[in-house]
Amino acid sequence: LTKPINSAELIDQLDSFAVPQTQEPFRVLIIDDSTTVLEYHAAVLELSGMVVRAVEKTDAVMKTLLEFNPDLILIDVYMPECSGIELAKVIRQIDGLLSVPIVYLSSENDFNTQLEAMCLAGDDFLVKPIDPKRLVSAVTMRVRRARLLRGLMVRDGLTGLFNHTAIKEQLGREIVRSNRLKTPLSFAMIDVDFFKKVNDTYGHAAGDRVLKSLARLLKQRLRGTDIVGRYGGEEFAVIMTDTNAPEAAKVIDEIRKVFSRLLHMSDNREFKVTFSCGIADIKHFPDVKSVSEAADKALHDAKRKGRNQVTT
Ligand code: GH3
Ligand code: MG
Ligand code: MG
Ligand code: MG
Repeated sequence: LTKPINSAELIDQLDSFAVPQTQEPFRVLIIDDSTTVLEYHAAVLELSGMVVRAVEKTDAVMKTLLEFNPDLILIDVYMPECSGIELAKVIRQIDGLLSVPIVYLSSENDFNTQLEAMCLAGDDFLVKPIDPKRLVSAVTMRVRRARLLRGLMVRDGLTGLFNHTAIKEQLGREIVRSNRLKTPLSFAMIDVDFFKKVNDTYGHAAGDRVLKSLARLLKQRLRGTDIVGRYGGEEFAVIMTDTNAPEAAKVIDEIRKVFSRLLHMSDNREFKVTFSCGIADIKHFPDVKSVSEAADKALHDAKRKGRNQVTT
């Protein structure tokens, strides 16, 4: 692969092979020590509509992984600083990357070496040089499946919101991003007031409907860039990007007012429910642990001060 990339030729080759992009573009991280190889594979995938991040130096991998959030990792086996297999083993250990497929793309032809590499870590072994269509289809199949499984893994069954694990992961990622871009970020924890009493008085099914209505309201009223999750039973969490604590409090307080006026129904009985909310700003609490602790503390303050309120 020494000749320069001829994108016209590549487009011709890929032309009859358009990948239907019905969803977010696939994000592929390529790790290879050869610039030419990297650029060629990146061009193939980019021309197929994917978003590609190429990494040549293995020491840059960890930082890129957390920030780029790939759907799939393509990894070379033979690299000077660290073998691709060793790197794949390390990547496999990282929280939140368990469901990200790792695919080797190597000149290694020996079947036993390939099998061994896959046993240690990795989901597939592609051999270079590779036909562009073969590369695109291998990546596409893997990513589709991984996204499907991941969609089931990260969602809460009752509300369809992100679950606890997913919210924690995303919080970590958003903190890294906001540090890099120097943008504000707030974390809000919401807890339904006297929810045990709602269940006891109106039944568990009515309680579930209250939770669903709150989930729906949060999704409708917050921006598309805000990340909403169900943190626990009757607790919700919101990651508010580009938003400092006073701004976040204002937004959630509006939602609090709307929610407190909703009429819920159970067996022809009408009732109202409120929530309390605690908010913390990463300006003062710059990591996942401290920002969630601070939000939790603010939430307890809101409860202590009488509930149905937002506290920072
Ligand atoms: P506080 O105002 O202090 O938050 O009081 P609370 O009653 O809301 O708090 P507590 O933590 O004592 O009770 C939470 C209740 O939420 C207890 C539990 O049975 C109920 N719960 C948790 N998950 C679900 C669920 O998925 N559906 C329903 N219907 N209830 C749930
Ligand atoms: Mg190499
Ligand atoms: Mg609670
Ligand atoms: Mg509660």
